[in-house]
Amino acid sequence: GNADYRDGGLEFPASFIFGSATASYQIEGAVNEDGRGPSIWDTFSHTPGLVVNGNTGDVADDHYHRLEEDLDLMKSLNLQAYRFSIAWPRIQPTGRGPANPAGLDFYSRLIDGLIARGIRPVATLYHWDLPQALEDEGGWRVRSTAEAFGDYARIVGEAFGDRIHTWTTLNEPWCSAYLGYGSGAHAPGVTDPESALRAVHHLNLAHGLAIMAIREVASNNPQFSVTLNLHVVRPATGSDEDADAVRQIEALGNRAFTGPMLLGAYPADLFEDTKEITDWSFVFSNDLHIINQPLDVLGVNYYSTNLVRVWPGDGPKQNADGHKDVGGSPWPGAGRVEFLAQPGPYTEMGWNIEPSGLEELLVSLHGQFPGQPMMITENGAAFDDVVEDGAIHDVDRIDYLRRHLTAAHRAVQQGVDLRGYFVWSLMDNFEWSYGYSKRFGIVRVDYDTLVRTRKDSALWYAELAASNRLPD
Ligand code: GBH
Repeated sequence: GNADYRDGGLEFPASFIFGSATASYQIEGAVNEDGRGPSIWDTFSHTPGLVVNGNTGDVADDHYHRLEEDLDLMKSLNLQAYRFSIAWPRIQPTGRGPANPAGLDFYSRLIDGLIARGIRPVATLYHWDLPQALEDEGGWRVRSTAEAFGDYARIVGEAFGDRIHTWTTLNEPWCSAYLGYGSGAHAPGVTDPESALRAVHHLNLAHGLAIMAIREVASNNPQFSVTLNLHVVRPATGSDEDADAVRQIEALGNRAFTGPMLLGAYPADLFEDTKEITDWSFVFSNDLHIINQPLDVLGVNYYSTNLVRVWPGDGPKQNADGHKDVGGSPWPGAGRVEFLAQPGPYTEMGWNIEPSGLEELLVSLHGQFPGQPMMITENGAAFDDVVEDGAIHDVDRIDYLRRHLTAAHRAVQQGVDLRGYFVWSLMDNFEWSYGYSKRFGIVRVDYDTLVRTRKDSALWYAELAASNRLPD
């Protein structure tokens, strides 16, 4: 972490794509309009006490009604691609049955609007808004949800398969499984270790079924992808015990997804570490063939690093990142692994800023999966932005982006086949259990007026996207 990571003037390959990312529930609002059904995030956010300030996605950025304005905003930032997610409950209000034409129409207008402006559509099929009706049948704990996801993928593949540049099946299945069913910090708020592990598998299965379905119906030879939040895990000491703590977190956090998806097998040590929780009998013999689909590009989300050791004391530990082991852990079976506080600086989320982790992650993935093309599908930071005379001089965000892009550039120089970078996020939005209290946008949203204002980081990014070169 001693390297400077502040280089200006660095040039990216001509084909490198600079884009930005959002997600449906975080920006759209209009939750009861045009036949949209409720999702688990509607239920969760409307349950008192689960989201900061009782915030919900009911209005969010009102993107649903401001589509044209937001498309023009993207164009003004010279974006070469836009990563958005499709809300499953807009397409199938109960997660099953025929497509809702109004739901398809909204995304069709979005996709056409992007193409008309020369912006490539990168569509995520699932960014956490599971139809509530499917959760009521067991959600990701049950196999039938993965099968329903395959049917949903076929519907959107048929509708948009001629126009999508890259399909991304899932956004961060780690979060869906372990925060949704393990720690309960995310919807549906379940705290049960076996449910979390069942969710891991059914999400993996959903990924494979979705790619198979779209491949059959899409007509323009699209790229297939998945977005994973892979963990950079560092040991507190050089001890064998701490090395084993790293191994456990890498198994649960990374290899539980990259194993089946890219290598066609779950890691043996994952089964061993979790054998007190489950026998994994919900994994059927043919499932790994379904999950192990070639990926045209692997999507990587990166924000920060993790520092772990084996808990030396007795009784329940309190981890520096706030997660507790009692009453719901996001790390089933890793009860003796402790997450330690890390040196700053930090973002407003309390996450340490460590660009070297991004370089390390990309180079490590390149070593594990030689020749695998990758893209950074999310990277960015929440800061306390100040509005001064109508402008937002978010120098801390520019610094964060510059340093991480420098890290990415170093990875490219080491042979990593990195195809693009998507800043999280296009605009301030509903930050899940933090509600509107954290701002990740390069564009500010005033939540009283819903007026969008480009921050200095947006202007900086627009220059980068136009020139393929990091501004000095
Ligand atoms: C991404 O997830 C999401 O894709 C996006 O929707 C979101 O807005 C954005 O990042 C910013 O948060 O072990 O419980 O203490 C964030 C990935 C994974 C980062 C979990 C924090 C520690 C959680 N997060 N991690 S915990």
